[in-house]
Amino acid sequence: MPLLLTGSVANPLSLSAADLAALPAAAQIADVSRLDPKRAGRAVKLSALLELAQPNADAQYLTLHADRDDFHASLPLAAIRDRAVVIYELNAAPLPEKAGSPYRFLIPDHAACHTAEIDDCANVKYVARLELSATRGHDNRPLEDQAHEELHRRQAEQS
Ligand SMILES: Nc1nc2c(c(=O)[nH]1)N[C@H]1C(S)=C(S)[C@@H](COP(=O)(O)O)O[C@H]1N2
Ligand SMILES: [Mo]
Repeated sequence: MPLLLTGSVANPLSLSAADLAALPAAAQIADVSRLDPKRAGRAVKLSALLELAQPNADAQYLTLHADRDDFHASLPLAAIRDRAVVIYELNAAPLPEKAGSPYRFLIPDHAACHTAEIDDCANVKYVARLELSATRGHDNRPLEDQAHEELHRRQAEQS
């Protein structure tokens, strides 16, 4: 399944895992566990994708869309553009579902879960599309503690 980068960009992208693997070494993170010991696999830097897509000057937010479970997070681009990565491969194979296939977003050095805008909850699994926009996009991360706890319970059941 291709990774799409759409919205306020000059060159919308549609890149397969093989296309991502073929990006230059400077775009790659060969071992994500070095960025976050809880995560594994190969990733590409968000900055490299943005360089290819050429965001418009008005692009201020990046929205991560996981249609599989209807989970969406919209993040200020400036806070993540130089550190976020997209994990696309684990053990030389496509990401397994448990690892968040087709693609998993990761912001290294994120805040603890549910403590800030850029927290563990923003590390969206099952991402198939990244969308740039001038204003905040769709975001349905739970705001209430109780709804967030329920989400964690559901995730624990799935894994
Ligand atoms: N698609 C999707 N991504 C998601 C979630 C979700 O429910 N769906 N939960 C988020 C939350 S609340 C957290 S804390 C982290 C947990 O990641 P983990 O299960 O790998 O520890 O994933 C985030 N990414
Ligand atoms: Mo979370």
